Amino acid sequence: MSNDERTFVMVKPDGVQRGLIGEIVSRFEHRGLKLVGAKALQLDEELASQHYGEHRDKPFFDGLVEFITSAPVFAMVWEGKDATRQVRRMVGATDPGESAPGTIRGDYGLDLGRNVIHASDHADEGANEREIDLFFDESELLDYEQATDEWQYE
Ligand code: D4T
Repeated sequence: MSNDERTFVMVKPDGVQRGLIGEIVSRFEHRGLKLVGAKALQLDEELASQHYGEHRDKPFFDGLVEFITSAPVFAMVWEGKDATRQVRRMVGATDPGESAPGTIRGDYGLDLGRNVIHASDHADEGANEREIDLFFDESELLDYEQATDEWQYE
């Protein structure tokens, strides 16, 4: 397993408005993941519809797009061993009411429609790379060594 798997993470409008960006970034940093890209942006309807394309026919789709475009989000790319799966474990179940305490949604959310954060689904092969491509240009992503790398990995 490589130590440089990349995954896409986005603090949703509710997380940004509630001042949770720093808290969420800290959790991934403390876990030992490496931040290789980050930006604040406000999604337009086209990008939101592309991002949530798999849900186009669901009854909650319009509300989801309206919510995700309603205020700024904070998009990031994190890198590390088994990053996609490990980040999803830290994020917790889709419905914060069912997310285990200790997970981000389980600690900061209560409502399915306000679940604070998005992260690429490890069960959806290639979702991480598709989502990184959708939100970031190659030139916005970094490739660098961290002094702590040898203390993070055997
Ligand atoms: P995202 O994609 O936002 O990280 O969430 P998940 O990957 O954990 O879950 P998902 O794709 O199934 O759902 C996308 C998004 O839609 C909202 N949602 C979901 C909703 O408002 N009502 C619903 O019934 C469901 C299933 C929450 C997350």
